[in-house]
Amino acid sequence: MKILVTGFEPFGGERLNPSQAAIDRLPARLGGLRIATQLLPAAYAPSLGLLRAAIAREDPDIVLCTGEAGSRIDLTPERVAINVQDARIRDNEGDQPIDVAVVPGGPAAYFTTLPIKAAVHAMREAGLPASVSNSAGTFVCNHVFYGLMHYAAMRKARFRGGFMHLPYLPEQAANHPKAPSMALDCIVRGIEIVLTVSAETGADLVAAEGETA
Ligand code: PCA
Repeated sequence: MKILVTGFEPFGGERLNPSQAAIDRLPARLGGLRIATQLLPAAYAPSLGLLRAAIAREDPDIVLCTGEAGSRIDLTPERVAINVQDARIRDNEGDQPIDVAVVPGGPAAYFTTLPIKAAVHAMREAGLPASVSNSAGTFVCNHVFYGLMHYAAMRKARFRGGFMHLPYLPEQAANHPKAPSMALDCIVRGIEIVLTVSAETGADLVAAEGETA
């Protein structure tokens, strides 16, 4: 099985992004899985074109996009992507869309097609704090997640897709007193677990139903 994992460049004044650091550390092989990675700009306009090019290049069975969510206290696979861009800050190209659709006329939302409950369970079993998130926000991460799932739906693509938000790295949290963080080793291990579980397991029921609806 072939897997594509994406991460983002630093944004919002940070020098690091845990998702970039994590994809740099992922092995090329994990058991029977082959892992390809793609770094995405933290900007609305160029991000989806690069994601689609990476999917065309790699022809993956599974796509897991990852990104930073600085206030998160644990590893959070996302349940749903929504058709909204509503930016609290400017992206890395200076854009700040407010209440704009990702895809005008597109469905309001897409569910992940990865088994997020099983993935959370497996991460916890491995001693990693994790929980399902019901909002990927309305910034570039949600934009990429929605674009990924819309692309899959429009193309009737064979890959399954999802998104996981990651806490700050400790080096980042040191500049934000009291902010939570997670060591890179734990973040990388969490991503590996999500990939392994996703390769072994179908989507959760609601996501599977949502996909065919
Ligand atoms: N996190 C941002 C965009 C890039 C990233 O890593 C987000 O949550 O939208």
